[in-house]
Amino acid sequence: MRDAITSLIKNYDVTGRYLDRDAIDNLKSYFQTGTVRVQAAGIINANAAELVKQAGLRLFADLPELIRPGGNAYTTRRYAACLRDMDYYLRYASYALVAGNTDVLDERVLQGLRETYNSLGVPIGPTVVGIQILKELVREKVTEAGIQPGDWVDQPFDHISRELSERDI
Ligand SMILES: CCC1=C(C)/C(=C/C2=NC(=C\c3[nH]c(/C=C4\NC(=O)[C@H](C)[C@H]4CC)c(C)c3CCC(=O)O)/C(CCC(=O)O)=C2C)NC1=O
Repeated sequence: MRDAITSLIKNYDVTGRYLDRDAIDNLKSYFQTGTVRVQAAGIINANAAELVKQAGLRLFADLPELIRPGGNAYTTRRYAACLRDMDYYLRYASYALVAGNTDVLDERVLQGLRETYNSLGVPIGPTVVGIQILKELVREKVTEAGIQPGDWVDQPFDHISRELSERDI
């Protein structure tokens, strides 16, 4: 599992290079957004249960067929599994925010996930909708806390969404 710094150093070490201008710019942006990324993780932690609940309500309001007979989140067991998955996405997104890197998502969340979803008939498109709703809710919370949300908030959620859906096409 790597963060922004270890992954950058690894890339330069592999080719025996000193840290050039690109590397320095990269590091600068990592440190410049450092405080807000940590604050965002704190906001997620303080509101996790509420965020997951609200995201679920919004998802099932937008796509009610998911919780009707024949839908993948139909029955209390599968409904709960769906919310639990959303909770995983939110928690790991908060780790990735602090790390400033999506490596933790590739390693702990995405590996084999698409195959598991496909074998259980968990629909990828609606899952991505749920992840995007989580992202919007986090942006709202961050804004409420007086922090200007930037790309850095979106990155982990968009990474999971992209990785899940791209390979499905
Ligand atoms: C930390 C990394 C990690 C992830 C991401 C993870 C996901 C994950 N979700 C699963 C199931 C599931 N996932 C969902 C999710 C959904 N169904 C829908 O219709 C919605 C679109 C969506 C919620 C947004 C459902 C309903 C199941 C249960 C499917 C079944 O057993 O039939 C399963 C199968 C095993 C189980 O039920 O626990 C895994 C492994 N597990 C992990 O350890």
